[in-house]
Amino acid sequence: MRLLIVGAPGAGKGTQAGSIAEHYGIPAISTGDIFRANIKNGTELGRKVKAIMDAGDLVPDEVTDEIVVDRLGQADAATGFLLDGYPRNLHQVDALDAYLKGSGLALDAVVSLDVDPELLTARLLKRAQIEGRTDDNEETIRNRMKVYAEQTEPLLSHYEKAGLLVSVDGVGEIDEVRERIFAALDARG
Ligand code: B4P
Repeated sequence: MRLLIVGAPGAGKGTQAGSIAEHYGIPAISTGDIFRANIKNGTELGRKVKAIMDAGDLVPDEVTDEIVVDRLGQADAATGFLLDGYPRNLHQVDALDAYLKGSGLALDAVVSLDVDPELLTARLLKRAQIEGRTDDNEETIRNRMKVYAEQTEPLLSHYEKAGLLVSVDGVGEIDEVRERIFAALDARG
């Protein structure tokens, strides 16, 4: 199974990615997690991306694309993967398409988690109190939402045209949303 999960900041991508990946026996690959781990470990990549993430902007495509291609080439991703938070703009879509085509592979589905924008901000502000992520403050959240609307939302119509989009209502209990995702993917066969 080769899957993407797409959604606005706070829609529940990272929250659901682990269960989906476990269900299908594939690795969940989150570009956000990879960047945060690098910041935490003080690597050169971490130093490069920290200010960008703190502002809620996108890390440059050439950096992100290379990391993803490298990760997808690892043994555990050979039979499938779930990409969480990538691609995030149409350039990244092209980079992923080129990689898959070159490897003779194709995506099975793109899960879109749909949540009302006001709920999203409330979720992220709640997470700020629990986890203290430096990009979960009101100003950065506003920019992340803007970046999502301008750069990431156009991906939905791209994948809809490709017949890959599976839209799921992301409002409700976490378990409920997870079951909706499984039902929607199972319905595709
Ligand atoms: P991400 O790590 O992808 O951050 P995110 O969009 O906030 O999603 P996340 O997975 O953390 O949160 P979720 O919706 O699960 O990206 C962070 C930054 O990294 C970006 O701003 C960018 O700078 C950089 N980056 C990442 N990928 C990139 C790329 N491809 N290109 C360039 N730059 C990139 O959940 C949020 C909260 O909601 C959680 O607290 C959760 O508990 C809660 N929640 C989830 N589901 C819920 C539900 N059903 N009910 C109530 N609360 C719920």
